[in-house]
Amino acid sequence: MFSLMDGFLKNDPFSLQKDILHHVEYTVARSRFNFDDYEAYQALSHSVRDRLIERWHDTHTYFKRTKPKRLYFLSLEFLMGDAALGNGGLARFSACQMDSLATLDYPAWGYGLRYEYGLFRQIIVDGFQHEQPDYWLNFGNPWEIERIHVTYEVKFYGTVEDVDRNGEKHEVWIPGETVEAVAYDNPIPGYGTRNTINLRLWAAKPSNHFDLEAYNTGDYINSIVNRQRTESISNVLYPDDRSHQGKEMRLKQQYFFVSASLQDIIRRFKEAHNNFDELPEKVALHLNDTHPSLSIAEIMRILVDEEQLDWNKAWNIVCKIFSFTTHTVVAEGLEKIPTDLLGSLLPRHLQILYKINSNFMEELKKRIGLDYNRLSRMSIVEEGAVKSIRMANLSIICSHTVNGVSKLHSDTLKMRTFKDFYELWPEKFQYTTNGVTQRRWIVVSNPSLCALLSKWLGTEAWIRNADLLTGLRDHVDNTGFRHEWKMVKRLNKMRLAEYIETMSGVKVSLDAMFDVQVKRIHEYKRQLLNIFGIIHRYDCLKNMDKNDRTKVVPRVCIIGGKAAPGYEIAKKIIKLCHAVAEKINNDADIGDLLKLVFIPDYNVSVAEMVIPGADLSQHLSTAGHEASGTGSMKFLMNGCLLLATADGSTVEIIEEIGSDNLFLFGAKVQEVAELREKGGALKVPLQFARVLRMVRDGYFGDKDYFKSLCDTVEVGNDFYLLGSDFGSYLEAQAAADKAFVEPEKWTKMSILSAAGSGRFSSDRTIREYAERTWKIDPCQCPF
Ligand code: 26M
Repeated sequence: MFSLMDGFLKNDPFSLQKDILHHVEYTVARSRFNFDDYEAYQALSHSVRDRLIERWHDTHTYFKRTKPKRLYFLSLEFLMGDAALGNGGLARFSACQMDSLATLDYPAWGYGLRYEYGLFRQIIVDGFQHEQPDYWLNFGNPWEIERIHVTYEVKFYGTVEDVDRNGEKHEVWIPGETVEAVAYDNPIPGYGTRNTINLRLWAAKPSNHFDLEAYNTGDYINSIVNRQRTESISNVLYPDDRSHQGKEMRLKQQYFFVSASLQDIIRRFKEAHNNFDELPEKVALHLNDTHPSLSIAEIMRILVDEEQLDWNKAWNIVCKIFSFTTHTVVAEGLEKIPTDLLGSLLPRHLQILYKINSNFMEELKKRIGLDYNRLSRMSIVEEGAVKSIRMANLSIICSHTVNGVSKLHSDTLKMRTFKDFYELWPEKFQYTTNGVTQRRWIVVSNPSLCALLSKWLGTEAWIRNADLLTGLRDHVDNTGFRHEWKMVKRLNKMRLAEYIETMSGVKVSLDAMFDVQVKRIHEYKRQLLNIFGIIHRYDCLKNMDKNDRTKVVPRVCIIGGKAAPGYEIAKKIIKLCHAVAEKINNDADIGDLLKLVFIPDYNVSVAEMVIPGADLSQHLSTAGHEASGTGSMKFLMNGCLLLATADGSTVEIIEEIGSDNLFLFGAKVQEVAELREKGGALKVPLQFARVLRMVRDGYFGDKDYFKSLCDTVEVGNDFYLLGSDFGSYLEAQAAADKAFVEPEKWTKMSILSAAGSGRFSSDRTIREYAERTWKIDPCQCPF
């Protein structure tokens, strides 16, 4: 092929053009004189992919040669964009972290699962959410490299038997089913560096060793049918981002992922070492939530059963390599696996977990004495109606570091969720506030802002160093700059308005305030508070003097997000949103003063369109419930003002931009606890009762259907405190209206929001993790 002779594929337009034509002819197999747009895209992506592969190889050759300590980032979910292999915050955060790891030249690998069905597509029929399968591999995926020779056997079921090893009794697992894991590599290029790291995703394939018995007994057809069952392991992503239901297939996925990844990691380590003493100096394993925490039992099994290390020696090594980040707040959200299920699928692992636990309990008794309540709270094994394994306790016990995702979250972990563990090991507990990558959330999604930033900062260096965004503060009083800033926002609002019109047929005014709440639908995120606020606004408009209406700030309220398929109340919130929208948008009397649109199928691509076009964004979680929140950071970077509670990372955002530059409302964490104790005696404003009555009385139709939804916020039952926060919410909304009618003031707030967003770059997050938790150094490939 053309330029291979001189080392690298070239990046000039002419070489690229030549390559594209080459791929049209030999990869897509079309004539270079006759191909369509999709085929052109395929040829282009193959040309880019060729260049990525070169960089990927150079990077990994260099890592292999210099042998730095490597980070292995283990996550069941990555929300990359086109590939929706994840649910929400946790998954998109993983993707941002991969981008930062590559850009900052860290020797890191990501491991995940190659689900054939990503997160479901949401379609709305008559206001109701329906789920459709996302079979994303239909047209092939040009960005992955199938490694048919990188395969591992993963085993399930079977029994544990005693074997004699040099006169000593040892337990060994005799598995009953074998599945093959095949690697698919996804190159992750860094920005402004040739370093290109790897995201290795595993797919399940039937093993050729499979069901030999059946072949011999002549049950050929059935054995083929059984083979297909094994392929289903990596078929589908579970669409729930909170509840853990103890499903066997989910457990199989987790172990399949863990086993394949660890075999790969250990094989790579053994290529350069002949014992395991150096493992902690060369390998950092990161548990992205508890989902991959079976790794702990699996690595003990490998070291003790297969590599024949002494238990204590193995345990000492293992305790030095794991770090753990938890993405949930409440104890009920923590993952548990019924021992029945675990014992049948992975009998040897259950034994190992029991042994880890009994050792830990012995240690603990020495430290804290016979405080049985505390011992049972801290045990890995939960004795209850359903005996189960507490994956968070396991992860904490075995990790050298336990990370929260914001300062507030970490305080909650220390004071509540994991208090017992904090008192035992205060030094393990850290926090590393989340971040998002400005490469995707400004450079890719908001090119006009990107150009403006580079122009006024006089450099593009902010793309690799987001701290430089503070330089915008120097220009905030420059009217020319503010004018350009407003123009950029208007352009992005135009783009969003067109999208809204094609999606929902609603025409919106560009002079209105674009007010956005996009995220997964959850009771704790309080989309219902937003909808009640909109109903209140509508009610006020209807009862207003015609003259007064001229003073009202027009609003376009935009809501988007998916509800987990089995989450009834969340689905009712979506329906209510549509019912209210129907009423308001068809009320000619209201016109442009108020519109409500639900954007269907909220995903990364939709976010890239919606976030740059937002004037105001809402983050309404009851204080103490959102571990961090990362959506707010993307809006902040795009100069969108926040209306938010003092929850998760918002507390730190306030430190950075100042409380004058956002609209804060609602009970603080300490107050939430007090208010909940009051229960039925809570003060709820009349406006709230009135709005609730309107919904109950069928003002928006479907009276019976909305009853159970209304019940969740009735006095005495209002766990998320919508009623008691409503007054302060309306005040914050009024303050936003007031600021919006002063465009210069609003624009200054917008600039100062973006200027303070540098700390919320995932580059800062990754640097903190690398230095404090993983102890890894940058390793830049010099060629
Ligand atoms: C578990 C078992 C079975 C099926 C699904 C799950 C599961 C998947 C994702 C459970 C939780 C999942 O994600 C939780 C999550 O997204 N948490 C969010 O993490 C963000 C990144 O740290 C934070 O910013 C959010 O506040 C937090 O809600």
